[in-house]
Amino acid sequence: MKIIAARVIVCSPGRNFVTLKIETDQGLTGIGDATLNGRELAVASYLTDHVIPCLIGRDAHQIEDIWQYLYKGAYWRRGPVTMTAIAAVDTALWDLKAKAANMPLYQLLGGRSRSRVMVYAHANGKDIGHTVDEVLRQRELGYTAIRAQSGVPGLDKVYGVAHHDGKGNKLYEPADAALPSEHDWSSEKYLHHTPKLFEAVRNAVGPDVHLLHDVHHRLTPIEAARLGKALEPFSLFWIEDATPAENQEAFKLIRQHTTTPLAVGEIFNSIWDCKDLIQNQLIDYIRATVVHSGGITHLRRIADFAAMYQVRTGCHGATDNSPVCMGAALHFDTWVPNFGIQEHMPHSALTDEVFPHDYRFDQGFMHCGEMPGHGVEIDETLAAKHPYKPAYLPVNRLQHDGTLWNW
Ligand code: CS2
Ligand code: MG
Repeated sequence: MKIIAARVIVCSPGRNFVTLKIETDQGLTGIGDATLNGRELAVASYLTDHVIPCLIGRDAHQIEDIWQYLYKGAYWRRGPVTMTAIAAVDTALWDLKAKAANMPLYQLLGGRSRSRVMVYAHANGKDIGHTVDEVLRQRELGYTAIRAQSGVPGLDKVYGVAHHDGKGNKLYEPADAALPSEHDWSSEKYLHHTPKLFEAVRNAVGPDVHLLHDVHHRLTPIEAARLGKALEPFSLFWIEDATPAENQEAFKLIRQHTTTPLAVGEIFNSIWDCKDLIQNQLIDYIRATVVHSGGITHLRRIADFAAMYQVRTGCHGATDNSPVCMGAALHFDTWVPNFGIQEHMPHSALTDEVFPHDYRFDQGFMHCGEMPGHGVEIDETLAAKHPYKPAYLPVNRLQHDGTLWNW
């Protein structure tokens, strides 16, 4: 099955998505997500200018060799732009191989390991009362695992507290901001507030709902340790990205002080980013996902390594990963033996129309479909009606003196 053409489709049905489509001489096509939020065009250029010319004429079945060629052959290894581009090729090739085999992707990976995929919802509000209401609303929708975030008194805007654009889109940042917006941050105010949030949420939902929280890299290691300890009475499923992880050893300090489970990895792009965290058992869940961690081929390698240390998966599933990533992730989740949980933020109706798919949500769980491949396609005519719009993630500064902080 020879690759005869490949192209990049950039569209913005509410937010920007980059998609790679590969065509073969057998008439089959495969697609992969290549979306890197805020740096979309860098990946589009990497693919169009540097990767696609090397793909033409290759055997689409040689997924591993093509992965190694793009990883080792580039000389410049790793990094989010490179690994997102490799992920897009890899996902499209797995889609093609599964279509050629006339099988859903999870069958090629090794078959079904579970009947359905547990997902967690987002609940956020401007204060504790609103967040509690939102948690209860998500539980009504059937979710058994819910991430809770709330506004912090004294801070204007807080990460994870969405606004609505009136068109059915829940936005965590202005989707069409010409330049990054700036938020204020105070770790002191946040640390004072967050235990009260979880006391209220746990009292409202009782013991049976899994509760999660995303710190979004805001704390220092010792502050993160303090938070983990303060949240222990409320039995969280995890706290995520408690501190930045470039220095993987930083998690030792957190681990020494708390039994609250730790999740990390949505911004990781290779197994090397999580090697020390996993082999020293400093985390419980690895958040790497298909689009930003080198595709199915590399994510599977990370998951197998993690399994040796009883670390389970918890794939990133925010709406800036396109439905193509979601579809591929759900096949991965259906197979992976050490599955933990999958994040689920529903895409807007328009995004779902641009990316028709056969995965579905039912009572707090997701099901991948049985169509050959990963089950997601792109409607290119509709996509063309929604062209790219420059957009940035916000930046964050300390409230008391304007020092640039972590976002
Ligand atoms: C978040 C994301 O879903 C999450 O856990 O951290 O919303 C993240 O901020 C965005 O995906 C950034 O691109
Ligand atoms: Mg996160």
